[in-house]
This record gives sequence, C-alpha cells and structure tokens, in this order.
Amino acid sequence: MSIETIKVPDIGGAEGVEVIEICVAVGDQVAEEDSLIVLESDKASMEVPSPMAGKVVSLKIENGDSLSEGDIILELETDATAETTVDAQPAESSSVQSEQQSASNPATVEAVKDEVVSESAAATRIEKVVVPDIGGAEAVDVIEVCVQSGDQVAEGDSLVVLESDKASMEIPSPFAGLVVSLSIEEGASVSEGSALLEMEVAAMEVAAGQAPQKTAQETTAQETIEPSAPKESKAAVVSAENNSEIPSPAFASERLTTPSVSSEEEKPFKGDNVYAGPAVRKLAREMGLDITSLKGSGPRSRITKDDLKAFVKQKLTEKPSGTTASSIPTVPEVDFSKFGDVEVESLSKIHKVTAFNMHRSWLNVPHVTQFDDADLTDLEDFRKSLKAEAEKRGVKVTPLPFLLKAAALALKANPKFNASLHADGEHMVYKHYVHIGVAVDTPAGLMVPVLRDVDKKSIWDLAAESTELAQKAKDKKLMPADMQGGCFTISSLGGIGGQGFTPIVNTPEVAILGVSKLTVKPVWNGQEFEPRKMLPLSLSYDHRAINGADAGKFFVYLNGLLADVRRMVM
Ligand code: CAO
Repeated sequence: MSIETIKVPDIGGAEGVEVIEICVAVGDQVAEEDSLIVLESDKASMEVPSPMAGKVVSLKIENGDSLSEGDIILELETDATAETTVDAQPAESSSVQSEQQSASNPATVEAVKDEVVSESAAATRIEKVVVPDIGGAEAVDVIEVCVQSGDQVAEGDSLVVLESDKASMEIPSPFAGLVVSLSIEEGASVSEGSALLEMEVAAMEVAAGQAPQKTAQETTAQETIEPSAPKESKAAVVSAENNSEIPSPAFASERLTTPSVSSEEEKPFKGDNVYAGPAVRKLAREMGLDITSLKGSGPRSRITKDDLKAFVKQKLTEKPSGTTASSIPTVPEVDFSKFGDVEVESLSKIHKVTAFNMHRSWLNVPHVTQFDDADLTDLEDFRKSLKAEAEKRGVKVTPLPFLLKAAALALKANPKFNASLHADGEHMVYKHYVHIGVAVDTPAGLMVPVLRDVDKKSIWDLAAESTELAQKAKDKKLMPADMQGGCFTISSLGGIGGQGFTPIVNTPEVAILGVSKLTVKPVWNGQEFEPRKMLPLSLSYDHRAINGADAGKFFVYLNGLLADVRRMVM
C-alpha cells in the first residue's frame, strides 16, 4: 500500500482552468481511468481520469478552484504496482514533443507560408472550413451549429459542437471572418475533413493569423491551411499518441460530462450529473444559471442553448413571490365547430394590447368598486342652457367635460387618487399634475387618449379637446404620446346605456371612474319623492393604494361638484 499524489496532467498548456465537477469523494474506490474531476476552460470541458486504481484518501481541491498542470488534485491509497505507473509524467513531454514535432517539420510551415503569400494578393478570399483532427473519431454527430450565414465570427469562436458516443467537442473557427454558407446542419454526421462551412476571410487575416497558429498548434505534416482542432483536444490527442503511461486528460474530444450510455452507464458521475457542452455551461455561467435545475431537451437529455433560453424566458414571465402565470388554470380549448357554423377572425393589434393590459391589471390589482349616484339635475339644466352658445362655438357639450373637470378637482382634493404605487412596492408616487384619460370605443378597439392639465382647463376647452381626441382615436390618428401620462381614467358608457359596471383600473393608475346612463329617479327630499336626473357612477380602485373610506370621501367631493357646478369655481 502506498499513498500517491495525483496531479493535474498536461492540459495543453491551459492555465487557471476551473474545476466544475468533482466526481469522487473521500473513501471512494476508483478504477484506473475513472473520472476524478472535470475542468472547464473557455472552450472545452475536460475530464481528468484516474491514472490508477485506488481509494481516495483526501481531496485537495474544491469546485470552482483554478488549476494548472502540476496542481495536486487528491491522494490515492494504492497498491505498490501502481506506484511505478504514477512516476511517469508524460504530460510535460507531450507538449514538448508537440512543439518539437512542429519545429521539426519545416515543410509544413513553409507550405503554409507559401500559400499565405499567394493569398495575400486578394482583399478577401473564401475559405472552406472542414472538420479538423478529432482524435480519429468517425461519423460524429453535429449537435449544435453555433453560427449562421451572415454571422461575423472571431478566430476561436465556436462554429459547431460535435458529439460522439462519449464526448462533445466544440470546433473553433480558424479565422476571423464572415460565414457565407453552411455545409452542415444539426444532426449531420461528420468525420475529419468533412466540410463545415465557407467563410469570407480578409487576405490579411489569413496572412497574419494562419501560419503562426499552425506552427504553434498543429503538428501533422500533411496539413496546410486546414483549420486547427480545438487546442485542448489537440493536446490530448498528442499526449495519447505518445503512449504515456498516465492517461491524458479526457478533453471534450474524448469524454465530456455524464453521458448515461454505453460503458459510462456503470460509472455515473458523482458530480452535478448534468449533461451539457462547454458552450452551454459557459453561457449558463454568464447568465448566472444553475444548470442542475434545468432539464435537457437534447439527445440523452443533453442541455442545449435553447433550453437555457427557454428557462430564462419562463423565469421572466413568472410572477414574483412564487405565483407563476402558469399556475393559473387555463381555459380548455373547445372545437366550437362541433356545435354549429363558426367564423374565426384575427384580433386587431389594439384588441390584443388592450386584452393584455386588462389581464395584467386584473391579475395585479386588488380591485374594489364602489357605487354612487350623482344628482345631475341642475347640471343638465345648465348644460342645456349652453346649447345655443355651444353651437356658435362649434362645440358639442355632453356631460363628459363636466365629469372631467369635477374629477380633476376631486383628484386634487384627494391626492391618493392622483398617485401610483412605485414599482418597488414600497413607495407612493404623488403627481402634481392632473392628466385624465378617456376611454374611447373605436372600431379597432378600446383606446384611451389623455387630456392634459384638466384642472386648469375650461369646460369649453375640455368639450372641444375630448371631442377632438375621441375623433382622432376613431380615425386611428392618435400618437403614442396622446395616450401616455394619465393619472386617472373616465370610462363613460352613458351615451350607450346600462345601470352600472365595474371598470378595470388602468394601471399604473390607481382608480377609474365608470359612468353609466343618466336616468330620472324618485329621490326623497325630506317631504316627498322628487324626480331627479341621477347619474350612476362606479369607482374602481386599487385597494393597495386606496381604502374604502378614501373612496367614500372622493365620491362625496365629486358628487358635490356635479350636483352644484358653481362649486367648481370655488
Ligand atoms: N347619460 C345619458 N346620456 C349621456 C351620458 C350619460 N351619462 N353621457 C353622454 N350622454 C349623451 C350625450 O349627451 C349625447 O347625447 P346627444 O347626442 O343627445 O347630445 C349622447 O349620449 C352621445 O354622447 P357621446 O357618447 O357621443 O359623447 P360623450 O362625450 O358622452 O362620450 C366618448 C364620448 C368618446 C367617451 C364616447 O363616445 C365613447 O366612446 N364611450 C365608450 C367608452 C367605452 O367604451 N368605455 C368602456 C370601457 S371598458 O370596456
């Protein structure tokens, strides 16, 4: 028995690579080549397999640690024979040999240089990008195409992700340039040399970038301007070719995460048990997502970028404090044509927007509606007395401008109604202006133009302006600004009919006044029933901002003004 220290082997020169999974725990018995940890660089995930069988007696790293070649991972209790295996350290020699191989192959470098020189004459050229050396793997699936035609990519950007039975690997772009056409699609099967795509590359780019890159990273004599394999993958392959006794780290090109297939099935990871490629893991980290909580939709439940996007989208549409939109039971879809003839018509954009806003308000605002009748008998007499003058001015004076003016003054007297709840849920925003929206029924749907500074305007002005805005709404001539900034809304169905209704608050406003049809009612005056012109009003409000008593006071004030218009000038 001896204690062996297991270190990070040659990882292709990568430095400070993050530990994203620890696959073993103290006390675990591991077989040779069992995965110990998974490291992840910008471009690849790589497993570090155990160089020997043994029992883990101590761990020297934690998830999130940054490791480089030679850093201690753990200690293994092994039998004596394994010791000799550990002593060999081919990781160093693999990178050295890699460089030596390149250096000792001037023909390759020269070939590259020659080609570069001839290419540099053109401003741009089309380069075919093919699958580089992928460690001998054949018929590997394309599981992700990371670019599309028209994309501008930088050198090293991932072009595609390939996946064999046991591994995923990203193929980085050998050039900076513009993707002009794709030769593969997701699901295609490729091997070394298969065409991936064509890129428009600046001649300078080829001249400046290709030869040195080849010299440093590529070691095969027959290659010229073929794209480079992923650096890490290449290093791993070189190391394996050296027949090193310590197995090289299984980079993305060999085994990536936890495929629950073939021989890996018996040895599931003890890490996060998540099956995802390096690009997905990187994106998840950038988004701050914990991918262990995601379900993969890819083959063998592999998590894809689309899964990340769908997860984020779902989270964004969730309602806060644990109530999700999806928790609302949906109305079942019914095939109405089973019961008779039907006609299906698309909703107008306005209709859809209104429906969305109404639903949002209904779900967010705890609504209360209070009812009262305003005595408009005197106001109606006064309004009728204005008829001749109104005609002269070319203005139609309905009860609406009086309601606007009275509401504006009531809002000023009851500031809680001229307010909004702050989005943080901790403050009220009181407005020192009085802009009131008027719901207008148009053929295209409901629109709410806003009259500004209603408290400062005359009845004539309000009559003219409300008529003008209502017409603009019906003619679809309202600008977005015409419908913004409202503090309160009046929805009048008085010209149509009905005894009362419960309007929905037009958030972020906190109250809305519903106006129904004025009717003559018998009102007890203390001695007898008197016929009075009574206007049914309904006041809906956000109970988070307004209490019933506030609404009662608002009604008393409002109805006092409507009952005696002289009070509006007081
Ligand atoms: N009681 C009795 N009669 C009323 C009244 C009331 N509360 N309000 C208006 N009237 C009368 C007007 O005096 C006018 O009569 P005359 O033609 O004899 O003068 C007639 O009804 C029609 O008025 P109007 O509707 O053209 O004008 P308005 O100023 O009252 O309203 C507007 C303008 C734009 C608010 C209205 O046309 C409209 O679109 N209302 C619908 C709003 C709506 O759909 N709300 C519901 C929102 S929630 O789904």
